[in-house]
Amino acid sequence: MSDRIHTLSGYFHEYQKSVSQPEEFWARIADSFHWKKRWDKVLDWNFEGPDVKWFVNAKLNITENILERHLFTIGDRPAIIWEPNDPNEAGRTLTYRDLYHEVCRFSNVLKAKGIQKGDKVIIYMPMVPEAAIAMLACARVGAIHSVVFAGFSSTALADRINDCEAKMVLTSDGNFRGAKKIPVKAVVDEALEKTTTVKEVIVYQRTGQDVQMVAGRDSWWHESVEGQSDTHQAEEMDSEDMLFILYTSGSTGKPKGVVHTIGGYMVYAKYSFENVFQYSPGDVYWCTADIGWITGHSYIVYGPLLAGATSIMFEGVPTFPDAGRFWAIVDKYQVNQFYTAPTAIRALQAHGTEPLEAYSLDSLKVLGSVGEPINEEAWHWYHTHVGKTRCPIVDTWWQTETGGILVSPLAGITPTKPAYATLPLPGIQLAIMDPEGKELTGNSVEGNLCIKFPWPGMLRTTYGDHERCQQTYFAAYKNKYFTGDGVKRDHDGYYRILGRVDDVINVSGHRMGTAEVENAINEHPLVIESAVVGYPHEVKGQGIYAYVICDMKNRTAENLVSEIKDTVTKIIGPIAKPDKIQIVPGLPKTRSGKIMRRILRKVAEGSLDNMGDTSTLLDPEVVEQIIAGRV
Ligand code: 6R9
Repeated sequence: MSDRIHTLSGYFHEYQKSVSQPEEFWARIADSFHWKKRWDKVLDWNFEGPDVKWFVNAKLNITENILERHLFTIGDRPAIIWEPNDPNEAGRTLTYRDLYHEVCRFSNVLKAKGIQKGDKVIIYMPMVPEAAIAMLACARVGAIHSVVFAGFSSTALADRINDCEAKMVLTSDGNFRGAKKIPVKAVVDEALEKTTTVKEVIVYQRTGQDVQMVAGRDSWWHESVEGQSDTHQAEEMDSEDMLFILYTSGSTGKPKGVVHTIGGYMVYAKYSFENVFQYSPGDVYWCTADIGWITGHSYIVYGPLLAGATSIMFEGVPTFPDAGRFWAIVDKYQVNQFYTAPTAIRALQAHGTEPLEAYSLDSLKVLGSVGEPINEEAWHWYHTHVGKTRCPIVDTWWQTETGGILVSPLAGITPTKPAYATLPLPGIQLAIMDPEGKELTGNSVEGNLCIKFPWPGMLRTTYGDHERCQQTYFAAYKNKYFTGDGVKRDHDGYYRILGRVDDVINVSGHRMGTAEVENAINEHPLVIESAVVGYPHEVKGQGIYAYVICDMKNRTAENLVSEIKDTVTKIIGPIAKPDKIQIVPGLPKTRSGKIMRRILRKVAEGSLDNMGDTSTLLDPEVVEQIIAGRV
């Protein structure tokens, strides 16, 4: 059964109901799922704790809603279509029946290896179906998965393993990405030297490269599934048991583990997927994200599979073997809904329209965008050249913390405007706040974006540190969840996201804390102090600009810059490598010792004429020196 909205008046009607009677509204949506025991109460909440519970005391297993539920109705329908990095290698299709058996088999492996309800399992894998199978098998046995993007360094991986005290790591020998073959198992080996909790490592063989297998700890995926039964009785879970932990960057140093729980996340992922993309049975849907990010969790794995959709999983990159790869895949599988990031669109836009010419793209019905604000130029290019002006664009705003899309057009229903995420989904009560903490009502207003009522997909805590969750999201405005984004509501009541108002930067749609990058830079032995800011970047949206004070010893600036870049790659991963590093004699600080980032941002973006008020600076001369040495 689908709870799809079909018309604009239907949307307004549902929205109204979701606000006036939220519990009745979500109970109706939740009724279409399979629960082992129904809830006693739909919602229990306060934002002071925060303490939010959805579908209180209900019992379920989310994988029964993906697997058993579809087995006898659409068992032969492709659930996952896998397209490998190399277009000459054969792809794979797993029907819902295949997926059921694979997940059961791997659930039995997890049990055999001693994994129990509540154990944490790290998934550090390339984009292969086994990554999704691993997530679902964890959910099936009641283990909590934490997927770590396979581009993160061994240090970043070790931090995450330690933070959640993971018992097991699932990985691969290597990873194909474009023309490159990346060692993955070797990174895990290095990470495990800095951890003590991991007892078992299971390695999926993908590239066939040489790896070291540690006796008593490491086993091969293909050997461990051999002989395992392809049926498995799913564990009974509470609606508020943890489903997964996903680490994401905030404005302070250490990434935090965002916790999502089972019942609410399940209901919200499916509901938002069906409505935003207007998925119809039989459609082929493709989201190009990596499962290491929330977009991959909610809109490659959980949302589409809960809805019984066919979800494409692509191992490679948009420009390999050439800039037509995305479009080749769209034609090959007759993709109906295509969901990607503005940074990918801008990167392809730079290759012109020629790579599109060989492809018809006739199957496309809906185009989606996620991860960062989409600029108007990219929006128009996407709309004209990919969607042939025929396909609505859904600009979907949401976050790791929100679990699912909160502000977006419903495809083909909500009239769109370039660069606008348009209107909130049913159940989402937005508030725009001014700096004094007053809600701005009416239209044509701009401020900080908050949410004033719980929704089922929201985070419940940050792992191991509830206080941090309270401080980060619920302290800035009383009784409101603060998103960290600035927003404008225009004269039509449409929402346009303006970007982060905190010290989080968004590089190619990847969230990064400036403090996190600074900490990595400071690991270089000759670095004395650093300050990192974002600046507008044509393809990436934002680039990373680092100002660094160094003890030069006998190094050249050039040497140091490249060493610092290597340090960051080693500590976090290539995605955090600064685009520009400027060695500076000092940083603009106030008398109380605070770095005036406003000035550093202005220099980085090249607006040098008006530095604003610099009277509180300890040493105004530093600003002149920084301007003179701009890179
Ligand atoms: C899903 C995801 C969240 C941050 C968010 C915002 C930015 C995401 C956006 C967007 C403008 C959109 N963001 N979607 N900004 N328009 N359609 O990306 O989660 O990685 O946690 O990032 O990304 O700044 O606060 P996450």
